[in-house]
Amino acid sequence: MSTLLKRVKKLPKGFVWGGATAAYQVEGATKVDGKGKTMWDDYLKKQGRFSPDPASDFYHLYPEDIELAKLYNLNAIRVSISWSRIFPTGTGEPNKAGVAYYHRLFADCLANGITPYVSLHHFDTPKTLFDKGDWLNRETIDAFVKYADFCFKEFTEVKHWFTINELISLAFSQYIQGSFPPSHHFDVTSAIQAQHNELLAHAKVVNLFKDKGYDGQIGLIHVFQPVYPYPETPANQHAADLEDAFMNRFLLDGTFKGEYTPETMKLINELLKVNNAHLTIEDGDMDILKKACTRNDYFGLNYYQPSFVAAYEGDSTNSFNGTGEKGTSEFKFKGVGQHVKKPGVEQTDWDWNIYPEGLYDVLKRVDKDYPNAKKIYITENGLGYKDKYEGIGKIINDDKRIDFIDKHVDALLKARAEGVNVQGYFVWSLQDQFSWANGYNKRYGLFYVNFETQAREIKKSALWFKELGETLKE
Ligand code: BGP
Repeated sequence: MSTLLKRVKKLPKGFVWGGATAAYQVEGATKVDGKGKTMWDDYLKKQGRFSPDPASDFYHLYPEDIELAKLYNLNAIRVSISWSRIFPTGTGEPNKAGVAYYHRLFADCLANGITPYVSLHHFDTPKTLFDKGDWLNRETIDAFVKYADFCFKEFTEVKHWFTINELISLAFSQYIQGSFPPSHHFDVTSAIQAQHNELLAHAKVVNLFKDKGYDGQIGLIHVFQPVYPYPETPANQHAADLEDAFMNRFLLDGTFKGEYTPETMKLINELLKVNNAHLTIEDGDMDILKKACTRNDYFGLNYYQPSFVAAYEGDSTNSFNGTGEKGTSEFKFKGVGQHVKKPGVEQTDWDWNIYPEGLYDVLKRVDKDYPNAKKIYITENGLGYKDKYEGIGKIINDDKRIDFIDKHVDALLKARAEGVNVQGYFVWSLQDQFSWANGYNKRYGLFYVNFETQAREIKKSALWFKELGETLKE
């Protein structure tokens, strides 16, 4: 039998083998059936680079994508509910057409043996709440709790929930890097406050889910971007520790320890001080986090890349590579560190480091430092690539992507063999989709989407995925 698998391996029995999506990136149909605007609609229009319509038109074509998932041996899918499809202005009366759409989608998944893992917030706050300050305004937290409660009551067919996707990416892209609306640069106070407030929203929802005894399991999703000093000097190690505290430890501590440990806060306070920033924690906040920290059923861990950093004392500055012109990104954070290239580590056209060892390292770290994470799903991992269309019905050769996924799955299996409780892997992404700050030429899918015609084509990575998925049937 011919094989695409580079190294012989088997998936563990019962392993979750899925593809990931997010509502705003796949659904399109942003103006139909009573859907309200998100924080993105007007922003993208004004920016004029690309439109979120029709994206992958998943709103209409989900049966086709679910069918492909089934045919290619996937057993799970990550989807998110678009808050503004259910509550067009964030609160108030539910929009029946939006509710009906998600019932149809979940029914189709289940009928095809594809388990839906559902996030409630994936970078798409309703515009009305965004305009009032997004997560920086506690009204958003209250509205989110009500929306979550509605979904738990309504969508009883869903048994696997995630509250919020990648809290740091949202805060970082909105307030540090400026690549998401409202495009602030190095607004450190807003970034740290948004992290805390999102964590609070997550904890409130987990507590509600457990207190009300809803049927199913719940957790959240963090991207874990490990930070390594380069070259290895004490000053660069300190820079790495500072960035790690801001990007990872603050949120992991808050989620799984229910406190920001003194060691983490020492680093965070140093970073805040040098940037004249502050964090406000209100009375009772930490009690809420504490109560929730043992109640997550699992941890959704997204892994793409590490950063390599060197110490940096100058003013903050950054340039975001949202075009795929290699070598155009820059990141220097005052009093924290600057991103450097580590010789020998390959980078993508968007300057992302390719480093599978990083996945092994973060899995081991969660296992050691955060036992309350209990069980881990890799909820996103994948390669952004300029895939070459070959014509209708022709398989697209994406050997690079196969190599990427293969090595990351190996890293995961190695950590698992050493006792880390990893129970699943979702490739980002199921099909090609719209990328927030990069548009349509940064493709991640197992299935190619011709955005002109919406036709799907098969990539070689889908065949690889199928072959490894076959081992689940043995
Ligand atoms: C994660 C997000 C996804 C997705 C992915 C790839 O941070 O959860 O929504 O976009 O990254 O990122 P990008 O599209 O910027 O390449």
